[in-house]
Amino acid sequence: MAARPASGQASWKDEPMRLDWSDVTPEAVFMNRRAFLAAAGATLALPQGAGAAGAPAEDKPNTLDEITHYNNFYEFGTGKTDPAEYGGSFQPLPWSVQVDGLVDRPGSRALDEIAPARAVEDRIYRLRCVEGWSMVIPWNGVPLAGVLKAAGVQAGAKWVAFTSVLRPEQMPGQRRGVLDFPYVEALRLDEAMHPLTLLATGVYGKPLAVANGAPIRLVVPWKYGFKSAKSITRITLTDTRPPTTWNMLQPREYGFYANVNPDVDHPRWSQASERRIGGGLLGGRRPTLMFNGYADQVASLYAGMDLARDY
Ligand SMILES: Nc1nc2c(c(=O)[nH]1)N[C@H]1C(S)=C(S)[C@@H](COP(=O)(O)O)O[C@H]1N2
Ligand SMILES: [Mo]
Repeated sequence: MAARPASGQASWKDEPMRLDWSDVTPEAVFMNRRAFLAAAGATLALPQGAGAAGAPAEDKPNTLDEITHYNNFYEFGTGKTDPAEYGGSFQPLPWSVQVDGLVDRPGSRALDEIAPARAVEDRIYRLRCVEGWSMVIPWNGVPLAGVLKAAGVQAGAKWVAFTSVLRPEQMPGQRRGVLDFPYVEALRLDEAMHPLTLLATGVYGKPLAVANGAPIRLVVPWKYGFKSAKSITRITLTDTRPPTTWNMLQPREYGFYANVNPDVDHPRWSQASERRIGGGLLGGRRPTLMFNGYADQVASLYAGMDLARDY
């Protein structure tokens, strides 16, 4: 277990990680590859891999169509196109998030309060699913750290639990009970406070599609995608490690930490490589990057931990 600051607040910095283009980022800008590459060159969002491979074009963002039509969101079904197909029955607005547990100021926060437009940042992140596929997604959102700090994290808090929405009447997958809903996930406090950890409210400058977890979802880019819970209704600070959906179901296959790691295989398949969605017939296969390419930013969180054992 990595050492954590006793107060839970001492070791992270309030570094802004804004991308370097204008606050308003019309989709046309993203779709223009030259403009995108110029912008991406100045960001921290694609820190490894792109440069290391010498071919940043390989890490160009996926199209909005790919991002919204190849999804895991079991609340709508287990098929990749089920969320796009059946998401229309879900009405995300109005929305509020309950922030509670070991915080000084617990309570319900409106979506606008959690992610006011002026605070929303652009973050282009790789997303790596534990199933072995990946995408590059230009999110818009707010760092989770700011939301937690605003709530006043208490000294005893060590973990942060996330609860996804439970609305069986609007979510056909919840009526079939393939998972034990609501979907729950959690992070260690230092992971939750890390500047890369985002509460996303949009993609390509548009509000999140239902398929991506409207209206607000977690994004933890160095971990397998199942850690990034969608359609979050509650954030709870705790002093004991919260239960998490996939880990409860099959702990050997889905660890609590779930850091992307090419050296720790899933019991049923290798994690050494991945398939980039939209990567073409031959171009889609690529090596998996340690911490999904974010090792420079996050490896220190796990100093002293045995990554092969505490996966
Ligand atoms: N509530 C909820 N959150 C979820 C899931 C889910 O089924 N339900 N699937 C997870 C998995 S396995 C992945 S890979 C990502 C996929 O995010 P995306 O569909 O926006 O790419 O969402 C994660 N968050
Ligand atoms: Mo996933």
